[in-house]
Amino acid sequence: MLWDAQFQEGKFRPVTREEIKELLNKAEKMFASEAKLIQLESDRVIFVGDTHGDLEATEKIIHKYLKPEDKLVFLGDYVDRGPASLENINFLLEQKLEHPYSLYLLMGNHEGHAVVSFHPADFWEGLDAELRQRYSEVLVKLPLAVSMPNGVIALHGALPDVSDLEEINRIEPGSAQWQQITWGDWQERKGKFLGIDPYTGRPQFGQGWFEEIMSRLDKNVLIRSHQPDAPPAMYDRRCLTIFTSSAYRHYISERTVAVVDLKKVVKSMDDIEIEIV
Ligand SMILES: [Mn+2]
Repeated sequence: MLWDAQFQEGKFRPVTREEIKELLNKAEKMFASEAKLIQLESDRVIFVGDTHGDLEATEKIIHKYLKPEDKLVFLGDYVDRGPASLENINFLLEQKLEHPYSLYLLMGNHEGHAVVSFHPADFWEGLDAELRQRYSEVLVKLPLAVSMPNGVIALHGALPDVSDLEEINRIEPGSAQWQQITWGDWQERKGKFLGIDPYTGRPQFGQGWFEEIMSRLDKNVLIRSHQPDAPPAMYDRRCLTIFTSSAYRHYISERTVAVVDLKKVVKSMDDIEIEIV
């Protein structure tokens, strides 16, 4: 495998503009054929938090966890903040094309910059108009959530106001449900919708929202990322927040992934292994 040689050397081949455009064309076709809700039934699924331009973290994780017998799921936010956004997203797209049924890339709010813009956005603001448009068109097609039959659902931010899992497949970019998934924060408070944070513009949700939607979807545990100041465990240890980028070093000192064994029912995060990468 070509990538192995690149990994050993610890560097990337430089990519030309034409190569990037070709990569984006292929990735766009692939994501157009994927459902917005990915249903996984593999024995072992590894979930990765925001990587935010932390190519070193992504390389380590791919090297350690991308195996034919497992599934590897990244929870979004591949670009901005860290030192190597372009390399990080291109590497992930290449790996996705090479391992379409082992690797899944969910959408974070940073992939939806063209839908709901934000600042700072060093990756997006550093692209010229043509590439910004192409990355936007491709990344807005990413899937939104992963569901597993042992009680786990995973997505970037907060749970969407849907009546059943299947409805996630019909969520449109920019809709209220899309914003709940990609932008939503959880607060350790009672209540359902707690308003929009005036400083960040992010919708805030409480334990009532969590319990109501999890009950509708018949799920026990949510695995998500997105909110670096959130406690790792909320709501009776049923809402697990993980981070996998050194771009969050002000909040956390370790990059973590969550390993779920599908052979056992997951009732709380005590049934999930947390590993440091
Ligand atoms: Mn995010």
